[in-house]
Amino acid sequence: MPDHIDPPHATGPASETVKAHSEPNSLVFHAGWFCPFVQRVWLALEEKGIPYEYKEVNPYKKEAHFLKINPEGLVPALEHENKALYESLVLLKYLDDAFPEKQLKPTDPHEAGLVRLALQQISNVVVPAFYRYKEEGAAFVKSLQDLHTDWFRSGATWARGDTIGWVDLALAPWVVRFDLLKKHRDFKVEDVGTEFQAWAERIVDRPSVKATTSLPDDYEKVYRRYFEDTAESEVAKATRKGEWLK
Ligand SMILES: N[C@@H](CCC(=O)N[C@@H](CS)C(=O)NCC(=O)O)C(=O)O
Repeated sequence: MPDHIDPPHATGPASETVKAHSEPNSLVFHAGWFCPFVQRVWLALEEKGIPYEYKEVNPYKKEAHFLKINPEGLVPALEHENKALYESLVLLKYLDDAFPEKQLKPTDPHEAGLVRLALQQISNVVVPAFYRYKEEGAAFVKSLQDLHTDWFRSGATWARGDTIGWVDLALAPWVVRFDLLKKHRDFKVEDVGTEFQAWAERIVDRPSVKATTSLPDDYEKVYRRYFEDTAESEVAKATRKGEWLK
């Protein structure tokens, strides 16, 4: 496992957002700028306009103070009024519960259930397929097509309607990283379908997504060992199992 991230901090627009959230706050966001699971929570914080303090953590170092916050040693994690919580989807729910203004989750119970089903599909099918792109590129494209068919409302601006919600935010970080698959593999978002492509273009243009995205070259630096790999290094094997650059 790598114990350093290069660059160690967010760059580009995301670095401005980090700077704007450097003051101490009762809500501390323990984050890694490169991490898509972190970006999910970052998006919710920005969309909801919640004040927070951003703290960069290198989760691969497993430092003792961070293990007290998340015993798994993974980012993202939140500390709110000295109580800690982790896991990106748990944190999305927590933020809506603790800061009920501008809910990202639906109020209708049936719709809320459907959103949870869509999130399960993202976690169990789409995200694992992203990390296995090299072995089964077609499976990733199909996972997005299925997600779109099963859970995106036809003709709507956002996945579930006219307001942005959890389904959009849970998937957006991987859309930000599509360019890596495009450049280093043969991924084309248009293969998923024109409606999905239009949504993907809208989501990367969303101010919260822009504000939490670093410079493309820097994602490339972090993911380089994965994309350059042709040999069966331990890092490459771990990465393909999704253990490294999750
Ligand atoms: N299921 C977790 C995944 C978080 C995760 O895997 N984070 C990665 C960085 S992107 C991490 O902290 N990795 C450190 C490690 O694997 O030791 C979530 O949804 O929050």
